[in-house]
Amino acid sequence: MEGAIEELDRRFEIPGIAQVVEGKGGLPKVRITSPEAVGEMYMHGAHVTSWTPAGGEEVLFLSSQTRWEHGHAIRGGIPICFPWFGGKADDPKAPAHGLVRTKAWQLEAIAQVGGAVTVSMFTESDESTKRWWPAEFRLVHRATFGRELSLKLEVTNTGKTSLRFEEALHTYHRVGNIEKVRVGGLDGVHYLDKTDRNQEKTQQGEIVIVSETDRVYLNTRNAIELEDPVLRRRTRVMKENSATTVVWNPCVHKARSLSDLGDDDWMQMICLETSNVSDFVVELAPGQQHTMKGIVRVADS
Ligand code: TA6
Repeated sequence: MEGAIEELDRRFEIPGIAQVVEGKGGLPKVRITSPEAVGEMYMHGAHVTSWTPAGGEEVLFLSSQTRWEHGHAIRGGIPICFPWFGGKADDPKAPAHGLVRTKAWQLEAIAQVGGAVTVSMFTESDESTKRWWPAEFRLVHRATFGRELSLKLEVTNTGKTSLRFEEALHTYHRVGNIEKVRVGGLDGVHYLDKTDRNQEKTQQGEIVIVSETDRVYLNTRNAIELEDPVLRRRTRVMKENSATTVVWNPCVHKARSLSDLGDDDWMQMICLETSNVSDFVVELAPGQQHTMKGIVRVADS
């Protein structure tokens, strides 16, 4: 792998700003040290694992027990769920959250944009994906590391038949103490409660985590705000072309059932997921492209 990483670095490096280096488990990653931010993105799943805006603290949570191995999803950062979310409706043997978070993506470009850096990685349908899903597709993940973190997931239907898919940027936010945070912006929005037989309910006010929380907020294009009094920051998540927002915290018992999550890690994380899932699957005609965008911005509170 070493030679291949050096070759990638030779082709894509921006001296002093972005390098391709060997990451954990020997997996290649792009390391960004720009005037506006530092960050990391693994080619394994085109997975952003770190973003720290200049003058700030790390925004993303990364599990201390993550398995850095081919075939395993990284626990933390921003996994990409595609072309289904959760279990595959018609095939319980299929991998959870789809096919691309455990795939080796390819590096398309690294570009400096003012004080920020955009890293673009892509993956396409192949034998490994067609084993589970016959469609032809090309996926590009463009992550811009700057004062804000901007993520674009571009799906192109490269086949001859219509595509139907779910997608999510399954972002793990690092928090000071989960029991103290508040999530605003979803008041009055209907959601499916996955901890209660997918019952449909209505959000009343802000979200407070007091027990296992696993909800799909439906038909919402709202920006949301994560208020964290312990880390004294407010994180705003904005989005485009996304009709659902997933909110997840496993709490103590579910956390213990996840071998790649430290027993108390649940206290330092919350997932806020820009997505199109459940009844809001995306339909794409042959040759068409769809781009979902998520933007994360942090302010002191
Ligand atoms: O996004 C919430 C969720 O779908 C939960 O149901 C939970 O399973 C979580 O994702 C993590 O899934 P994973 O397959 O990464 O263990």
